[in-house]
Amino acid sequence: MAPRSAMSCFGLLVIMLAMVSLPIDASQAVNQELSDLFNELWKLDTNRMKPGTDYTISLQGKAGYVSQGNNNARDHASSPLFSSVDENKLKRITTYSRFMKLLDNYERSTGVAEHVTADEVTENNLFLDAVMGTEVMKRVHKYLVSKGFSRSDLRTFKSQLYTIWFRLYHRDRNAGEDSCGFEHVFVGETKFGTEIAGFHNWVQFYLQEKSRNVDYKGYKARDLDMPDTDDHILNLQFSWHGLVKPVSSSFVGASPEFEIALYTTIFLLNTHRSTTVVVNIDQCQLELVVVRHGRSIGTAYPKLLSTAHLVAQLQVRLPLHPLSKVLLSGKTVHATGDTFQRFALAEAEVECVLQIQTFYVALYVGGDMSKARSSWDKRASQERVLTRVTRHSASQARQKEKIQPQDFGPDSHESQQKKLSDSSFPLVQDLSLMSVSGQAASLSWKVSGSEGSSGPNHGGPSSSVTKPTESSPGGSTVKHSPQSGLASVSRLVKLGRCKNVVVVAGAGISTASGIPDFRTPGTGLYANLAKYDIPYPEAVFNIDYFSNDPRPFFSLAKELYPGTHRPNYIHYFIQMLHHKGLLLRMYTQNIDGLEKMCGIPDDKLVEAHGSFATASCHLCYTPFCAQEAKSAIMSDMVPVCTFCEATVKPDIVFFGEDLPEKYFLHSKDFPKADLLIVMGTSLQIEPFASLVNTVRSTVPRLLLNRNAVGPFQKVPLKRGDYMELGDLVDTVRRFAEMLGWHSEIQDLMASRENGTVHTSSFPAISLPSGNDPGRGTTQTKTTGLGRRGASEPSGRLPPKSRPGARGPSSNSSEKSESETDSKSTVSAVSSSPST
Ligand code: CNA
Repeated sequence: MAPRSAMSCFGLLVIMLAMVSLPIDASQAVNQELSDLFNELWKLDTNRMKPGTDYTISLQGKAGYVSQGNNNARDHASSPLFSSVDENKLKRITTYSRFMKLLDNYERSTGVAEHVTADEVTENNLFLDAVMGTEVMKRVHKYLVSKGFSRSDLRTFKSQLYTIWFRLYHRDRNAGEDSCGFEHVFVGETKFGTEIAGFHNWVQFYLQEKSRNVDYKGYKARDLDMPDTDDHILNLQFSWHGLVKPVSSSFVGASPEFEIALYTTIFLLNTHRSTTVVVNIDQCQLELVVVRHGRSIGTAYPKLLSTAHLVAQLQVRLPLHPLSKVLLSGKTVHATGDTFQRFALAEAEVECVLQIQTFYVALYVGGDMSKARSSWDKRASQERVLTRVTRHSASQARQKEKIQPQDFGPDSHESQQKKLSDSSFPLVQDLSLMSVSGQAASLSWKVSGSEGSSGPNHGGPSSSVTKPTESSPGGSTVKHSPQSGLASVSRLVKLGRCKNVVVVAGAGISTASGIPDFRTPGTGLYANLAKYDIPYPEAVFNIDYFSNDPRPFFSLAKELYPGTHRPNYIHYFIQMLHHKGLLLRMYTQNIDGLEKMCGIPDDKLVEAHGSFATASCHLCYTPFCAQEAKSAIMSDMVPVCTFCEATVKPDIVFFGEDLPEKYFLHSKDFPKADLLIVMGTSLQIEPFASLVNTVRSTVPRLLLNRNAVGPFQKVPLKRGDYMELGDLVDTVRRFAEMLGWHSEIQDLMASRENGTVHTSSFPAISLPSGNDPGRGTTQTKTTGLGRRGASEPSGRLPPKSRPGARGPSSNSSEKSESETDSKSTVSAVSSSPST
């Protein structure tokens, strides 16, 4: 791999000065064994194309920053990247010619099921045969056999390769099998019609550029890091069918067998979902990233860290003592007496040099001195799987998340909140302390009774309200002058100012359907998990805990599986927002499927914590038939993965697990929103808690909840923030009435529920919250996991009581539940404690 151009003395000086004050983010250790193997493969790769001879590239300008999903990239390259490629040579070499035949076998968009014809299967097999015939692949096979990761017979090895690269799987869970490792890595895909995923191959790049589907926008690099035309790894920005990939890294000139060999080796050696290996190949230090999708590759790509040439330049430019140079050369030194002393000094110098090098590598790949490599990891890869957003509690998140809140001013409540949450207090304590500091900051606040006694805010500019906070569930409430909530916002909606409404919802919107939320004291699901002897309530969603004992989660799952509960007025209100063409997107944390059931279409809905519609192995992610998983769980059995025999779980996102890819639509939606409605959530789970702070600062935010939560606890409320506290069904109905939508919602609800809707789901008369025996969980006495022994709550409609109503299996979420994976079979064992 070709070395990089010279770094200036000035650059070196800057680095050395910066070294004095900045911490160094030590890079991951180099994997020597794999470096040795991959260097062998590099030498064996006789099919690698030679830059300047077999192909020429024209790098042109450096591309600018483009955010993911923004498809308006400035073009810094008027000509194509590839000026010439010896196509005859490509066609003569079997691995390339067979590789190129595969490139038109796939549906570009995820969410569109792949149909693999018999001819295409033959093409896949011929390609693998060609790859396996190369010296590169033979060497890798030998290595994998020696390590016990493959068998010596070629048929087994080929079948392994086929599964890793060509087995189809679901990338978009709402569709059929729409992807495979080969398609993602070598061909490229588009997600939601808005962005490019994968696409890390230079031959595909060249061919697509030739067909004018790809438009090269420029290379990506730091100022000190200018690429050369003979580099074998490049970071590029380009558009493909009009969508922009802000940065994509690819080998250039490397043969398909070389790439297949590298990624297959890393895949088989590791069982983690995402593996990053640092290796030195030729003169370069690379990170190779491989992400697993069950038994197959989800994505794989290289990242250039540094070149030996650069490090060498750095050493040459430092005025080193001769002894230091001896040490740096790696020679073993035997020294005594004075010589030893001198070597000790030299050693200190060497240590300093090595630190400078480490820092330089960090600077080289990251550019942002204060963040060094970690910032590169986030920005340069542009692979969502890498920029992992996982579900976690707000207390963790406040220390880790970097989502910038809106500007509340230097003395804002948020800044106090941050200071407090940076301490080691548990979250609840933080919030109650916040209330205290809030009181200190605003004398109009005063403690005034319990949550139960607090009345809802009925709006109106001059009304005052007792405002319970989430942090004081048992009691402290405070009084303040609110901004007129429903009235103000409904005026904006009626004036046509809100055409891109984003709704963020949580468990509180489903309590009226008879599903307890998590945190409401006494009725919340967390309060009812004591019998499982779990260390803390959230452990029910802890993947390690589940791995050890799935029974608590399965008991909860039995309560929440779609089928028994029906959507309520609140769901239909959101559906009406869509009906009126105002809903940009609904982001729900709920896993009950009621949003889909009331007719909110898939493309308007982000089920950020997953759903029961699909299931997979919690360990190797092999898909499992959702219906069979449900049957097993409902009969107190544990569904078991047919591949690795670990426990299967519905695809509900647990703490620490990645959120579904669709969640990332937020980066486009929230900046575009012109009204944010937050309903029925305690905003205690990240990343949701921070998400509400990512709308533009001028955008109105309306909280509909029983308590003030998140940024709505600020005193006074930020300009543009509104809240209406009280029972949600009540509040939403009043909101609908102000908008003039109430009877339409009733009609919509009646037609969808086939005229058999439980009347208590309709908020017919405005009773003070707490007096309507049919309304919500405030009146639902719960035992066990929330509902056993309870009277029939509103919104919960047993199928038998609804003659003519569509049975659970006829709704859309149930349909997708019955999708089967032909490779999965149920193998259930009893989940009783004795097993
Ligand atoms: P949470 O922490 O339990 O908070 C719910 C919020 O809603 C609280 O602030 C309540 O005061 C409020 N609330 C409850 N009922 C009403 C009502 N009738 N009127 C007004 N306000 C009300 O739940 P979050 O959604 O904030 O937490 C996210 C968790 C909850 C997600 O991970 C979900 O998976 C999980 N969850 C989902 C469901 C479901 O799918 N229905 C049920 C329980 C928990």
